[in-house]
Order: sequence, then C-alpha cells, then structure tokens
Amino acid sequence: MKSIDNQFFQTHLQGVDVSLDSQILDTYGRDWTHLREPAPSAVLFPRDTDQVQQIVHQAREHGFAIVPSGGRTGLSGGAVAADGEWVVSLEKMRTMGEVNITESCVDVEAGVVTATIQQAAGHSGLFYGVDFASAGSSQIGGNIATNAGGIRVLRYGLTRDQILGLTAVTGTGELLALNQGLIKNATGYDLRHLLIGSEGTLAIITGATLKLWPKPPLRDVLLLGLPDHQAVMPLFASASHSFKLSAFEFFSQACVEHVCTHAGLQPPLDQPASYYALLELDQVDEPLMLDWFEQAMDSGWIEDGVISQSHEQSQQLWAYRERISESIAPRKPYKNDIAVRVGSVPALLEQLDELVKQHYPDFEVLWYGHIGDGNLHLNVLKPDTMALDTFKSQCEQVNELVFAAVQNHLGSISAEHGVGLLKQPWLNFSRSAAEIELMRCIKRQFDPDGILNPGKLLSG
Ligand code: 2HG
Ligand code: ZN
Repeated sequence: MKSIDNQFFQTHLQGVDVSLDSQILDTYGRDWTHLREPAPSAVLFPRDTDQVQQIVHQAREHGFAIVPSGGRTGLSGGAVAADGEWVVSLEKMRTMGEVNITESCVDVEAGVVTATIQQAAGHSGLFYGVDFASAGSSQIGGNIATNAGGIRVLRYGLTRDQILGLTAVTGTGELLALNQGLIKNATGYDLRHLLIGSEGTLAIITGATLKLWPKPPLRDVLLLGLPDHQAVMPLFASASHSFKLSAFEFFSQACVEHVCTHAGLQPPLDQPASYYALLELDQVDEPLMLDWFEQAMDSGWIEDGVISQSHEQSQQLWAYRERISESIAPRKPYKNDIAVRVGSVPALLEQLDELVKQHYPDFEVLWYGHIGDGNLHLNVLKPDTMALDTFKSQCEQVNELVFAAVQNHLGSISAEHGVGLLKQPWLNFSRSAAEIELMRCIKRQFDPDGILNPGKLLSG
C-alpha cells in the first residue's frame, strides 16, 4: 500500500475534508458484509461535484483507486475498500431541492438518505416508490449505483425506473449530466441507464432527478400462512388478478422465529405455518376480501391469515418480513440474492430445496424474498462453533450448484444486491462471455486507468 499523509492532501486537494484516522478508515472501508478486513488509505468527503472531479484527477495522477461510498448498507461488498483505496464518501453532498409538484419529481444530491426522500415526497402529497429495510441509512447514490429494488417493485419498479436525470463524474474526471429530467429523449444511447447498476465502476454518481408518484390510496396488508411452498404461485396468481398488489413477499417459519426472538414479537398466527406470504394491496371492500380469503382456504393455498385493521397493524405485520435480515445478522449468514422469471419460481424452489437438503444438512437455511418479482433471498446461517473461513468455503462450493440451477432457468445470480466483490467470481453464470467482454470495453472508455472501484463487478 502506498503511504500517504495529511500534507499530501493539503497540497493536492486543498479544501476537501479528509480523514486518515484509523477508526474512520475502518468504518468507511466496510459495508454490511464484514467478510473482508477494511484497509483504505484515506476517506475523503467532497462537498460538491467540483471537489469530486478534483479528487478523481488527483487519484488518477497519483495512482490511487477510488471506492465510492454511500450508506454502506450493501450486501455484496461493493463498498468495501480493502486495498489502500481512497474512499470517497458522498455523505456531505446531501442537498435536496424543493419537490417539483408540476413535474412530480425532485432533485437530490447523491448523499441524501433514502428515507429523507420518502418523507419529503410524502410532505408534498407525493410518494417515492422504492423502499426496503435499510432505507433509514442507505443513500440515494448507492441505491442508483446498485439499482436497488426492495419491497414495492411490483408496483413502482426498480430504482432505475425512478431516475429522470443523473449527474456523475467518470474515471477521467469528466462531469456528465444525463437526460436532465426529460420524459422523452430519443437521442441515442441512454448513458443514464448504463450508469444505473454499474456499482461505481464507471463513474461516481453525484446527483439525480427522481420521479415521484401520486400518493397511494389506503392499503390492506395480509399475512397468510401457507401449508407448503407449492402454494405460493397459485396464491400469487389469484391475488394479482383479484387485487391491485403493491407487494407480495414470502418467508419461512424459521424466519418468523428469528424475528420474534430478536424483536420480542408474538407469532403472527395462532398456529405456525410452514411458509408465509405478506400481501400489500389497495384497500378493497370487506365482502370481496372475505370471498377471496375463503376461496384461497378452499383451494388449500392458505391455512390461516390476518388482515390489518389500521396503519399500525400494517406496520406490525410488515415487521415479520422487514426485520428478518437484521434478526439473523449476528449469525453472519451466507447470502444469496437470486432471481428467475416469476413463472419459474416454483421449479427453482423445488430444485433448491432438494439441493439444500442434500448439501446443507447441518446448516440452518432461511428462505425469504420478494416472490412477486421472482427474487429469492437464500440465507445460510453459520453454526456458532464453525470458523468463518470454513463456513464460507463450504457455502461457496454449494454456490456453484445453486447458480447452475439459476442459470438453467436463465435467472440472475444477483437480483438486487449487486455483484460487488462477493458475487464477482460467478458473474459468468448470468452473463455471457461476449457480454462480459463488452462490459470491460465500456469500463475502459469511462475509466481508462481502472481507478473506479477496481475488482468489483468485473475481475481486476
Ligand atoms: C431484504 O429483502 C433485503 O430483506 C436483505 O434485501 C436480504 O438479508 C438479505 O439477504
Ligand atoms: Zn430484498
């Protein structure tokens, strides 16, 4: 690692806030994965786009790599700095414009926290469509860089679908202002969409114009107990034809047990079910709902269920799904975030269930996910007595089989968490050699010296 001191920054990046403090280096060098030891050489806190450009120029000139950094809530190691990089935190760039009521949009800098956007939209009678458990600390720049999905993709799409304009600084320090809030713009390649989901490997996102939606109507939340995972697809098909769904989530009884222990909650139903589906939908009349509920019971898709009677109850029901990830975090789970077309979910579930029973007989395996959009989170918990390295390598062996099954279904090895460091070795299970080569060529154009987030997404 190259040595660097305060004097260097005072000389070359005057006016930019920099920290070389070991505690700060440690904090800003990691995300929620905790699988690599952080070792950045500096953490920089630009206050505007101009400073971001200066940082890129200096990094380029002095041969330092950059790791763009947001709320660091990622689960694929995309924000990990383990090799003397400069972490460029966007957290001091958090200006947010007035909500534009006429155009239903808002301008934000990259460091604005996702929940702040949701609240500002709400105060103006509008709605920001993306939500997930880490919205209170994740930042919009990171959401864009990973094309974050979450719980309401069914209704509002991914982060990609919210981006009307984007500003970003490339690996040569060039500032790009892309699409600039336009709805129609048929002028060739849409570079905005190339940068969304590029995980900081092509450019540092500095700001965006976000689309906002009309305020949603009142909504019901249903938590339903399912006898087995075969019931989930007919249930989804029936619900999506009968209601205006905004979420259709899925989780196993083991997930409920972890949440109840962790959060001190009572079980949601009188009798535990094997699996659960959580549905959020535009409110419907009670008789219609009861008819549907009875039909679902008669068809054997559900055994029991509850319907929220108030906003508070809706939130309580959501907690059984939203708090799974935090409940199991102390057990250092090995995470998979896979997706297939919705119609292929039952076959994939069947195959993975077999695989897991055969290869993980001693591990606790948790199933949960956003089944309504084909995204499954498969989490394997580390036995307390097993060393982290042993656990990781055992999981990686089974990974090949899991990803081969995903590949057979033409699915994705990373649905919404990104590829980062952790999934990078398996990118070829989702992308052809020709695609990966084109991605490399594109990277070279945006970042000829390879200083932006090296080793993430594409191998170094
Ligand atoms: C969720 O859906 C998040 O809760 C985290 O995407 C998933 O913990 C996970 O694997
Ligand atoms: Zn998720």
